[in-house]
Amino acid sequence: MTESYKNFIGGEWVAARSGKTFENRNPADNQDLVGTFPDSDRDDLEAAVKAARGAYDSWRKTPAPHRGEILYRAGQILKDRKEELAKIMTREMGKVLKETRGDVQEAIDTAFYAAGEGRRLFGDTVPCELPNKFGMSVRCPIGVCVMITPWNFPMAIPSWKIFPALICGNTVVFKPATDTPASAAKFVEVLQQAGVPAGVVNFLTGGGSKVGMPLAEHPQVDVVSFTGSTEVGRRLAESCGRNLKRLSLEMGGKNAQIVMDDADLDLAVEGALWGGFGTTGQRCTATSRVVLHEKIADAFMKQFVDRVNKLRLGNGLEASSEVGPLVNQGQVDTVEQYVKIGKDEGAKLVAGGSRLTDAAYSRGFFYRPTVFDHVKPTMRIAQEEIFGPVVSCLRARSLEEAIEIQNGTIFGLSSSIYTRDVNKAFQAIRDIQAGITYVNSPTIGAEVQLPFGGVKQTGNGHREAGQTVYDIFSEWKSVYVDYSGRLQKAQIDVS
Ligand code: UN1
Repeated sequence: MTESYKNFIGGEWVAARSGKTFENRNPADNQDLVGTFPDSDRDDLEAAVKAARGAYDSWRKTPAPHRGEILYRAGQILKDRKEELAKIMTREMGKVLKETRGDVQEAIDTAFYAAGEGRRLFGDTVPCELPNKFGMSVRCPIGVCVMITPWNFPMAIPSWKIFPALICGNTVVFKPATDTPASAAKFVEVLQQAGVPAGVVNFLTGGGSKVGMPLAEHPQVDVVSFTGSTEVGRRLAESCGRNLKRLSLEMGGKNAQIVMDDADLDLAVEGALWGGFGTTGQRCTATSRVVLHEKIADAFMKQFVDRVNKLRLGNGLEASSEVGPLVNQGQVDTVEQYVKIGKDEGAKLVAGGSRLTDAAYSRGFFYRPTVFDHVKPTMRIAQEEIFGPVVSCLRARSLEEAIEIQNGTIFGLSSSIYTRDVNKAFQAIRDIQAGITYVNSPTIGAEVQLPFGGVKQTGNGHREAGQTVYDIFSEWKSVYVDYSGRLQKAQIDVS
């Protein structure tokens, strides 16, 4: 039987007011209907914002350590239900089970980190220049936060936003991608089980233009946090800019792995395989370029292509599958277009380059892991985010040239260098323009206790995860307490 999912508004699971629904199917098997979901519109989002607004005052006054206990419970429940949650995630978005387990794990890690923050949320205490006066800074919640999240990390990314927002005392309206509403609904169910009070987290499913954008524009919404495409991010930035609304953006990447001539080649090949084809290349941190020192380029390519051709594609629920399908037809179309563009631009296709259509794959969006060699830095396949299993390989004569190639796009999320020379590693750490640099590991795999985000057009200056995420979801207040009993004038009463 098909599960019919609901929105979660004001502590109740409810259908869209209009009664409309949409379907979500397994990208590995179009006969498998994961569920039906509310196709929400204006009435539903108004109700969600109203519920979040209504719950705000009491939630902001709930002591942060108590909020932390609820998040701790959420982390425990996620842990207990990890396998079940990973399976539903694989079924609805395709990545293989070991990766969806990792996705749930990232949410668990974030829950425990944020729960601990309930007893920290450190501010400063500082000496004051006048006698009998005390100075400190405290974090304050901001209000209602709208979270608009993508399908490639259906629990990890919502957790990066929702847990920090909650621990700071904000309330939430959560709108997940239409490709992954089931994982999102399960995540919200966990929050409910953990004891998040009614109205503190509200959840609704539906399209970006009917729900996402109007939510971001809603006058009762104070913060918008978005992970997704540059195109949508730009529109949100325009709208939030006009309304002077706080917005955190996490958008595209064109991450490169540099391989120097002194690198451990086996390790570098492993790294590029995992970074390039993990999550079927559908990560904003994916290794979509490999920049090879010319001295080792041919040797690397030989090993790399050999390994790429051996990758086992299949339904992510089967233990033998290493690479799952793309998430939907739109992604297949994009990948097909870019493969054509690459060929037309004169890059050399050395692996993949087509869809898998034989019987075992015909019901899913399977595309062969694809590699282009002799890609030039100016080619579109070296510049534009593809978000699929396509790796563009370029060649460089020196570290400086490799870094120049690495930096030569509008994006700056993740980066990596393989070298055994500590001097080269540190030069790369200094000169690469990216929010994340890995040494001797691939461009994917960020841990939740360090800032996550990118420079240039990848973001707008904010960082999720680590300690920096708390700056997105709180405002600083500076507090001066004068216990002298008289009027003291800063900067004036100086002797
Ligand atoms: C993303 O690609 O959108 O660092 C997020 C990583 C993961 C998160 C990726 N922990 O690859």
